[in-house]
Amino acid sequence: MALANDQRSQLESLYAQMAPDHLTPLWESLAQLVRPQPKSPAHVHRWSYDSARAYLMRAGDLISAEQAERRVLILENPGLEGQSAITPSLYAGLQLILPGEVAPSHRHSQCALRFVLEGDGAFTALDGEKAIMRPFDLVLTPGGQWHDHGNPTDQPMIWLDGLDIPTVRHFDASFAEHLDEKAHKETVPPGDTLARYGHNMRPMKGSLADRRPAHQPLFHYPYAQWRPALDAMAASAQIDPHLGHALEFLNPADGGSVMPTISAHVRLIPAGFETRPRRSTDGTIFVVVEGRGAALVEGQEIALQPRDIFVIPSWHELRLKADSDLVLFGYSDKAAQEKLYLYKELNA
Ligand code: GTQ
Repeated sequence: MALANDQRSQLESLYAQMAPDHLTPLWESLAQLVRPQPKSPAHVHRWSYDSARAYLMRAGDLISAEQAERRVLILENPGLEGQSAITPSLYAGLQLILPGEVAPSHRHSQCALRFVLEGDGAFTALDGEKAIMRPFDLVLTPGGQWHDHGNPTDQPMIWLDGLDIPTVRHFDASFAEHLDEKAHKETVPPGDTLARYGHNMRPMKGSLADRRPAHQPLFHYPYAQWRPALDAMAASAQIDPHLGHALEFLNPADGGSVMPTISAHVRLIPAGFETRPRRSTDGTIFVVVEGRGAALVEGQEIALQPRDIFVIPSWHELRLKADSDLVLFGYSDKAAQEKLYLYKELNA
């Protein structure tokens, strides 16, 4: 703003006088507050699974899952230090459950997803129903539903936690409580919900068998289902130049996103393919499920290998290059942005 010296000094004196009364001048910050396009404080970043895992295993020697309540290393975006956030709206963490351990039952306003990275056979129990977790399964623990985790196997179990913690914090709407017992009593056998709601069918509405919350019945999306679906699509469909072959996980109740604040998808980029530049307002967290390649972000190249986790903040131009068939899992706040009519994307 071009101001005469005299005007500037009188304004500065006004600001100084009103500051104790908690008043500030909009015209000094308007351009930063109402931007012509997003300028994320978050950085592009990749966490190598092997090095994060080594720290997590050391934590495993020092504190039990029960002591910690959740033994998790937060993946904190270097541009959002101290905020326990991987994007301004979302959280990511790596959770470890060692053989025989239990992470006690609690429930909270926050929605969570779990994406299994290592181990086979631990469980997340939702309202007392176990989802047996296998590599690269997606398991949801939606807001308000009791959940505990346990590992009856003889191997460590590690998964990525994706939560809307920063979103709920933004709205000042967090409630949480603990169950009196460590684990919720088993209510139905494992797989019951998947059988009832996971095959493009559902129990007749209002019938005795229709026991899950109406807005959020399904909570387990096994790798054994999504991976063959992605392969079949790649074999038969024309590839999308900007996304590769991509499938979004759906909530069968309404055909929308898996949870109200979080969308999740998987994609396959065939060996040798490079996607066209694309940007979107939903900063996205990706996990490399298989394959090797690179993410090219605004001129920066990030090498990708299995189990690496990387984040692409809002409105950063992304291209993906596959050296071998590259399979990615991704989650973002697109679900919330669409409800607020904020979501935008731009394909080049
Ligand atoms: O497993 O319930 O990474 O409540 C952070 C908060 C995991 C969980 C996290 C949580 C959980």
